[in-house]
Amino acid sequence: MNIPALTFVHTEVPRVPAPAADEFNRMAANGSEPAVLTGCLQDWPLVRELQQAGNPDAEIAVLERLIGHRKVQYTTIAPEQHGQLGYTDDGSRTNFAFTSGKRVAFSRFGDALRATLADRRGGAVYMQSAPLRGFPELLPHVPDLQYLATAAEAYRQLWIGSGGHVVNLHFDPTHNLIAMLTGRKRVTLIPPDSMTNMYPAPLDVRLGDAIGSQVTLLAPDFARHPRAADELAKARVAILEPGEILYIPPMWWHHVESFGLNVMLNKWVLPVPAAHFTDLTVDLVRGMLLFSDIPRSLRLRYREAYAGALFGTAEPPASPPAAADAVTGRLLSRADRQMRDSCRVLRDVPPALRRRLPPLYDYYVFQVDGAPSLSNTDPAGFRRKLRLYAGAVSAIRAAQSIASLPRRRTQTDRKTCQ
Ligand SMILES: O=C(O)CCC(=O)C(=O)O
Repeated sequence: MNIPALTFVHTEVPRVPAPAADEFNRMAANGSEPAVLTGCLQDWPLVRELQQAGNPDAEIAVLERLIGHRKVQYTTIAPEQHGQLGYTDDGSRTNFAFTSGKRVAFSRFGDALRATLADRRGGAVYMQSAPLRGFPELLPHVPDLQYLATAAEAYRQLWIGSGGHVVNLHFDPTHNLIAMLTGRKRVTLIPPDSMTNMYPAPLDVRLGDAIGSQVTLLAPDFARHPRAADELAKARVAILEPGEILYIPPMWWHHVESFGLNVMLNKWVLPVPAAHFTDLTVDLVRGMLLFSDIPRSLRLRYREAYAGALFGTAEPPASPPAAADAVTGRLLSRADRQMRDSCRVLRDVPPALRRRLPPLYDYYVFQVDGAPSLSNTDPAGFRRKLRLYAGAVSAIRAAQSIASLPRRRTQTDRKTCQ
């Protein structure tokens, strides 16, 4: 099947022979860029079995033989949707759904795959992000990757589609290793340099679990999203072939198109322990709630303070912002407290990840380009929901082991974080 040419300027994601696990782990920890790793899956029994099958019908039969009895859910994408899983123009709605039907035996999904592949109208069926632990029979056929194998928080998922689906731009907080077992996917990646220029969709309308972009990569509307043009010019593209792995570092935007029957296994790995990740999430949500009450000029002073004290991207300001009146004074003392909390939570974040956080804080916490958009007409209700969310996540965090979050203090911490 021919893959249509892209109309935008891009560079290719480099292909490198699969490095040894410790070399890869070092690269990932140091903030490595995306790469296609070649020559690492040829020993996987499932890759060989699919290759030997030789055609889509026989490949589906291989899967049915192994997991035909397991229950799965999948989504059906109608032909008039042209495979697109993304947002409406104003970002207020998404047509993305992990599943659109009941749980059925995998063999029924196999029938749906065959029927869709035979149907020339161009619809698609897609089983997305199904946890691998739900398919114990597959485990001996897909050995765990040694990459990032020591991470406590790793999640392996199976993705099987008829081809023709397009998942619009979104980002995940995790390292992502995408192993292509059969079929091809084109993945377009945009660096996480700027949130604002990518027009994140309303916070309460996610693409699955992820924050998506309102920019439609394959048909961008630069009149509506002018700042996206500069970001899209940084695009890197990989056409993943069977037997290859694409490494996507945390927070890189990605857009996925599939061509023909595709079977993919991915591994998401949190860049920090889960308890610490919870703290980071709460910090972001609390910061967003608090700083949205603070006048923009003062918010921007705190942005400088965070840049100096937390992100290491500027000198700390000589003095904290001063309050002109009692109301502002109360707000600022809450802001000081929030900054101390952020300091505590951020200081153990590995430097490679910490470097990627300023755009996130700029957009959600300091709101340099205005409040993050919400789809609903009830911002107060949404704030209530966020408060509840932060409270619930904090409660979960309290139940997690404090020991899993080391609280070492370094000389720099003492200077910058009181
Ligand atoms: O392959 C796909 O359809 C989407 C995969 C994806 O977005 C991911 O692995 O984060």
